[in-house]
Amino acid sequence: MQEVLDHDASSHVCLKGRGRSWLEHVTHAGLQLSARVQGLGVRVLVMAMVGLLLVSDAKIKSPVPLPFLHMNLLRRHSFMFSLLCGLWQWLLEKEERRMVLLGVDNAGKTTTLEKLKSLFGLKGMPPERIPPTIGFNIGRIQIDKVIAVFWDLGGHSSFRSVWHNYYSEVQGVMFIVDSADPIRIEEAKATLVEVINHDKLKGVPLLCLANKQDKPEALSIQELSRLFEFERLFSERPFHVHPCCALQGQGLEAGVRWLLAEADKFARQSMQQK
Ligand SMILES: Nc1nc2c(ncn2[C@@H]2O[C@H](COP(=O)(O)OP(=O)(O)OP(=O)(O)O)[C@@H](O)[C@H]2O)c(=O)[nH]1
Ligand SMILES: [Mg+2]
Repeated sequence: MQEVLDHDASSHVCLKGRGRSWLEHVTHAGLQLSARVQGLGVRVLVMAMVGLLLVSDAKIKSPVPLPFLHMNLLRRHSFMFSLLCGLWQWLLEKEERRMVLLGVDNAGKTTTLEKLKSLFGLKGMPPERIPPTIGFNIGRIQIDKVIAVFWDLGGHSSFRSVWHNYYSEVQGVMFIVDSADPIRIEEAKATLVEVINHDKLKGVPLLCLANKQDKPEALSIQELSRLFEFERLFSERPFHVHPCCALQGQGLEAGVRWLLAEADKFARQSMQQK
């Protein structure tokens, strides 16, 4: 911002004398507020106030009548113009919530992500073309007015050691369990316990998806909850366990909407604490 202000020092909105202090104040206050304010209504209000102040300043200083003021502003006061453009962009900006998809390999994380894309109007990859994930995949999905960003991390044991690199960036965890694989349930539980005990995920909401419910041998939510001891593990954070079938999509939307709502609360709380 200082760069913009300096650059414009020769123009009408010069940074000397009376104009400098209030314009700088307005701009800084606007930008500081932009970092904190999230609601669209408040954004409109902030933008209207800044716009009013700018126009009233131009009115005082400009010799031209009001109808020509707008053109005059654009031509002569590039600083004001870029400020208004920035404010307009900020007004239209969509909020972003970031989530990680975790779980052991073959649990169905990438299938979940691709199905979520198609449930929310994007083109998802067909399940038969999905390979085991080496590294990670990213999905950006607009859900209502929010951009949900999903990081689908490869679940093979050799990739799990890098999961923690993503933790400080996320506002939600989606942990996928293959409910039809009793042999790997203990491994899945140990992986989940390690995830939630990580310092950087303190208080972060967690959705556990009990996947592959289409398989006859799949464990029910009750059986899974008993084996995982969910009640004991998750007393300190928003937690929800939800049955789903990622192949066909049942249960995904309800689960992800719960997580998104909790991620939103978490993000706002974190912002207030800063
Ligand atoms: N029957 C059934 N199969 C599923 C379901 N979800 C995923 N699968 C299958 O499970 C296998 C593994 O799915 P992926 O989505 O690749 O699993 P992943 O968790 O991403 O695995 P990694 O990338 O290795 O970590 C694939 O053959 C999927 O078709 C489901 O709901 N029902
Ligand atoms: Mg995968």
